[in-house]
Amino acid sequence: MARAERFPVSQTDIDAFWRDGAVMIKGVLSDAWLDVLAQGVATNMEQPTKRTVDWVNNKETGERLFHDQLTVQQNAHFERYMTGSPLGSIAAQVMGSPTALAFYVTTFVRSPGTKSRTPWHQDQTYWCAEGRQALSIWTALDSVAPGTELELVRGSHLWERPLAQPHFGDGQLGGVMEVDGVEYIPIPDFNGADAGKYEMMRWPMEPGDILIFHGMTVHGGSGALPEGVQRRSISAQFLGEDVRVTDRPSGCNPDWLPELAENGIGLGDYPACAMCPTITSEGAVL
Ligand SMILES: O=C(O)CCC(=O)C(=O)O
Repeated sequence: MARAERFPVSQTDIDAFWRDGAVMIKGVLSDAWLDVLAQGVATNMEQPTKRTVDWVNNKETGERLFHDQLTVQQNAHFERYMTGSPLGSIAAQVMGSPTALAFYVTTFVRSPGTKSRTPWHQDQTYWCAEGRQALSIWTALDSVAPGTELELVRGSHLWERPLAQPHFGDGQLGGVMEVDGVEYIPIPDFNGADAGKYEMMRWPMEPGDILIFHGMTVHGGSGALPEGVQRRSISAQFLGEDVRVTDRPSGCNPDWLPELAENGIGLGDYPACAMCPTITSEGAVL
């Protein structure tokens, strides 16, 4: 049986995740895993998928923000990362699920000096997966200096209503989508008038550190970079055993429903299939 590396997560970190909606753990990924990730990002940029978008591509300033979303099978380096690194076992331990499904991988590559921040959002309001055992593990191949961190709103994974959804389209980043039939919380002015009302979590990070956040944790703000500094960040999405496939009133992003259907998975199903390999909390790959 194939095995993933196992990394024991402390109960303190698990408690912080469920209390705050996010936790950062230092020094999880070895240099060898960082090499695998770097190759994954380079290959992804050479061979983007049909889902790739440039959120920003300004020919005058040279500012580019490349984005893609890939199933585990779409990039051999990411497949190794998702099924061989300690992430799967970490995700299962943190979620409190016997197993974690490696759902998909997201890349964000900001060219040096890019100023475009990620809009405030909750990932899971876009996902075709509902359930409480759902998280992302974010990491960066470049140092994350103070002032450029990904920011997360403490406790927002427990909010009773979802946050309004910004656009994440080709050349269209931010604003608010018009969606009928959902009672959204309007997006607060987190960096301005509403700053004092919310407690932010942010961590400077070095390559090898990981940031784990719940699928419903509000986050954004990252990536206004100083001149000459690039940012390659990779977000790994994992699901636990309480998750079921769903559709969304806003439409799903990424919309994996067609790929899941090809794997025999429909609405209401638990999405364990070849597209979403399973890793146990002990690191066995099923
Ligand atoms: O790296 C970023 O700027 C955005 C990360 C993000 O939004 C995510 O991983 O869901």
